[in-house]
Amino acid sequence: MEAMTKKAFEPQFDLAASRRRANPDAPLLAAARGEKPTRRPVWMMRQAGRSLPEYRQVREGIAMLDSCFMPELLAEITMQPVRRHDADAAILFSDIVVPLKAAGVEIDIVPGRGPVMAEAVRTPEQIAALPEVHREQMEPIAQGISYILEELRDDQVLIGFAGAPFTLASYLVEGGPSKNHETTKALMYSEPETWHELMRALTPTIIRFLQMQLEAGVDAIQLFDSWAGYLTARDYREFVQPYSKQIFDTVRPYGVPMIHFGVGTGELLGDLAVAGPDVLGVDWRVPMDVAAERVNAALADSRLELQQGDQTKALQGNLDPAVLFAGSDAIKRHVSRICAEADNAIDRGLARGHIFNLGHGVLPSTDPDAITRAFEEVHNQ
Ligand code: 1CP
Repeated sequence: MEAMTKKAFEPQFDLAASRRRANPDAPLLAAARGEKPTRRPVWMMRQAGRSLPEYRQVREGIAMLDSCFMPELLAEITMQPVRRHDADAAILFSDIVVPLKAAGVEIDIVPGRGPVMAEAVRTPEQIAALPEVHREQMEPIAQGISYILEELRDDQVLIGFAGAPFTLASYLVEGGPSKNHETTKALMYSEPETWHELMRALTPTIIRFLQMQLEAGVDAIQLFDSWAGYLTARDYREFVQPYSKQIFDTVRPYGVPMIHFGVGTGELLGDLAVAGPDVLGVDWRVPMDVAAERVNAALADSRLELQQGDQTKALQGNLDPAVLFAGSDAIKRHVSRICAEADNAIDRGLARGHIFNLGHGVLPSTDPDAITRAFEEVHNQ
């Protein structure tokens, strides 16, 4: 059984390449590679979802996690913001807990709250009992991806994603969303071996979720370590970074851009970069040129990265989602400022390219017209 499972999950790089569309002129891919894009690429985290009336309409009466396993529906929701805002990228409509749900873990997404576990996972016995996901359990998602790829223009890319081990573990250990992540940190500090066991248990499932998406043809991936900013750099390096690095190292041979993002990670930007992504997401608290300086300083210090011969990253970000509530003039001003800061970093050789995004996700009560204006403003830069 174990051998069969392993075989089923041998990476299929050729299959992934054959499924991927030829889109050499896609602005997002050019920016990630350090080439000059035909226009500045822009997409927004949480661009699909509650800000859109068309989303609320199609989701009516369907539970969040059910919708993530309905191929036509997940494709429709993924495409809605791309059509409405002329986005340069679609982000797969799914959730970081979907691979756990697919594997049979009892978990639900409670409206207005987020992912909630039937039972928190805290002991070595509970960790040992966590199932690894199998490819067949994710088949509806692969099917949905094929529908999205049929509809996207060649210059628009599909970004697949997964939650990083720390952020995913936080939901398991806390049993649901948490303000301070104290139970998670307590486990880390009081039972480090149990913590590392949990990381080792989650990493393969995260890799398989990404492999499924890559082998269904996604053009890029983003690893969300949304809550990593709650950690000190020292804790991040000891308890988290090796597992995120393992994920990037495993996915790198697929040859697609890999993006890494976390909220409030100003103090961790260098360490997130050293974990191995091609593109670093910057939250709204740190100016893009300052972020670039931090990333470069860390890469220069890292022997590992020197061996890879890849000194600069592209940057993604970083409009404060609250600016979308402040009217057209403010949107214009902040978009211009961020593009100038990113261009400054590129001109100084500290960044490879710029993908415009928010500094965290679209807030549910955002006016969709304000979002469209922000997309237009970026494309005017
Ligand atoms: O019923 C609903 O509409 C529920 C709201 C919702 C949506 C639309 C949740 C519950 N998840 C999603 C989709 C989702 N989740 C996407 C695809 C949509 C898009 O980006 O356009 C993505 C990329 C995610 C990833 C995700 N889920 C993250 C990482 C991104 C981030 O925001 O930092 C995290 C932390 C989650 C957990 C989660 N799922 C849902 C909520 C409300 C939360 C956060 C809960 C908390 O505060 O801890």
